[in-house]
Amino acid sequence: MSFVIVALASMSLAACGADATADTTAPVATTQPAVTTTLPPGTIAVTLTDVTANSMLLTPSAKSSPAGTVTFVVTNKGNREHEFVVLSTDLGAADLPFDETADEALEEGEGVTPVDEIPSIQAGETLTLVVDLAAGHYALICNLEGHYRMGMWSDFDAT
Ligand SMILES: [Cu+2]
Repeated sequence: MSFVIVALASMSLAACGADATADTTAPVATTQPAVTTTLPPGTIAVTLTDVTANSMLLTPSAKSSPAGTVTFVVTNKGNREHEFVVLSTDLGAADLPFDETADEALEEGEGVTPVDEIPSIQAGETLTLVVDLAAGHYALICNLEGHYRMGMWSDFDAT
């Protein structure tokens, strides 16, 4: 009787060991690429970078989304503070009215209407902004002093 129990126990241990090995190898290979490419509908991942002081970028995972609720998941992968501003405008994101003295785009300049913003995103931080976007064109920018001029802008369309 005790022999049978020991035999069963060792069989199930062996089975567990085999399963554990299969579980740790298969999913890692198949799910890892999907993490970066599969976002829920209406969700846009935005990456903020500042490789050098004169090369700052704001890069969305897609440049359009269906009109309605849009969730921007904004990650600051740079080394300094940034912000994330959504502006409604027919102007190109690179062509917003600009204040040379303040070294920033005019968020309420002619042809520009502010929608919403995340005012501060620290290095390494990820923050989310949920907005309701009517169909139209938008500019996504970081407007901390100098950052817009150095390249932190992207066009975006709600379709
Ligand atoms: Cu910035």
